[in-house]
Amino acid sequence: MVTSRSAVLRAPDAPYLLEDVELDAPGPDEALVRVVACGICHTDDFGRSGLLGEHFLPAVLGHEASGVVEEVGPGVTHVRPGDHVVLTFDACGTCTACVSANPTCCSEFELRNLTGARPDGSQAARDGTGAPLTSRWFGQSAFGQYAVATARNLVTVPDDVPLELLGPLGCGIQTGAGTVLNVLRPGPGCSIAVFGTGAVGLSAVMAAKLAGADEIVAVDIRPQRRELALELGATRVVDGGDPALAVAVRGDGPGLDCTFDTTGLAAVMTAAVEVLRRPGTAALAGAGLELLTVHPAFLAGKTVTYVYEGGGLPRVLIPQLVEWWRAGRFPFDRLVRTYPLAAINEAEADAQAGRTVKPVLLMPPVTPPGEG
Ligand code: CXF
Ligand code: ZN
Repeated sequence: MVTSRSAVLRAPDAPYLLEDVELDAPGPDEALVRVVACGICHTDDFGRSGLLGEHFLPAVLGHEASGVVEEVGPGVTHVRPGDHVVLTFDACGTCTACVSANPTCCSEFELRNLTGARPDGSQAARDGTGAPLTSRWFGQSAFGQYAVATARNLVTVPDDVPLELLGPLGCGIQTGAGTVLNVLRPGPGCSIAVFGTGAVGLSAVMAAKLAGADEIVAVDIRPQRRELALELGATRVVDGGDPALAVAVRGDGPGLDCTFDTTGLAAVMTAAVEVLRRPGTAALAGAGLELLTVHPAFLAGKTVTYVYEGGGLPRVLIPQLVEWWRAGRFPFDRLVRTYPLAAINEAEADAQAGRTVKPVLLMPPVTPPGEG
């Protein structure tokens, strides 16, 4: 058992509070990770929505962690104490999709990532009164000094890159870059439009540039984000508030080969399908409750797919993104602003207001054993 200073969310409209929580020793297929840093993803806001059920709170959220393996549970062989790791989403490892190297299509994806519990319903942490906390969000719950994570989630990264930066590679950045590199694959001669330039959309823009796409259109209502998209590789930008959005994105051309919606907004998703040339593919990855409602003929010659977490293999993509970052070809650090864990509420507000693209929380240092 270990005590962790962690941020606990107790009610939908409450601020996060720092508390000392008690974490279990890692069980079979789990690892205890000393969290160095954890990004805030918009999906963490779902914890406030009430959509996750009346028993979801109180919860430790956070699912973009980086850290150092402290201890491994029975049966864990691919990581060991001391390894530097990025924590990504959870997958069962045994369903048809998982054994086909397709874990983002895991048959237990929602059960393992969105319920906040282990698949058997158990939790990994308790608060100071002994009451259980939702503590397995995306198989990690990492807004704190320690997390009990599914060992399969851990992607080993080199020791000589700053761990403080790497957590968002486990979700938002992987979702943007992976959807482009694994699913849409816009090479030379291809055009792509990216709707929404948050961390997911801007990662998609950087990946489209890496993939060699000829035309990269970035769409956002915020002028500063459009400016940043141009700096990161967009060849053209469009104001997402344009009342004739599809016309503005399509311009004089024949339509786009592929599009990527990160907003989850009905009108924007519709535009992302409308601007495609035929054949063409629209990938959607926005979170939210809005519906995409189209007449079937509107889809003639078009493929529309919703992609979880970039649709690839984290153990392949994340180390590749680290190497591209090192080579100056994937400057995702430009999206990141760090905050101490104690400033989590300010970090959340900055992200919601669009002042920060990707907040990353730095965890308080732990007291070495014997010094507490
Ligand atoms: C989420 C996006 C919304 C649906 C569930 C998965 N991914 C990461 O935050
Ligand atoms: Zn996320």
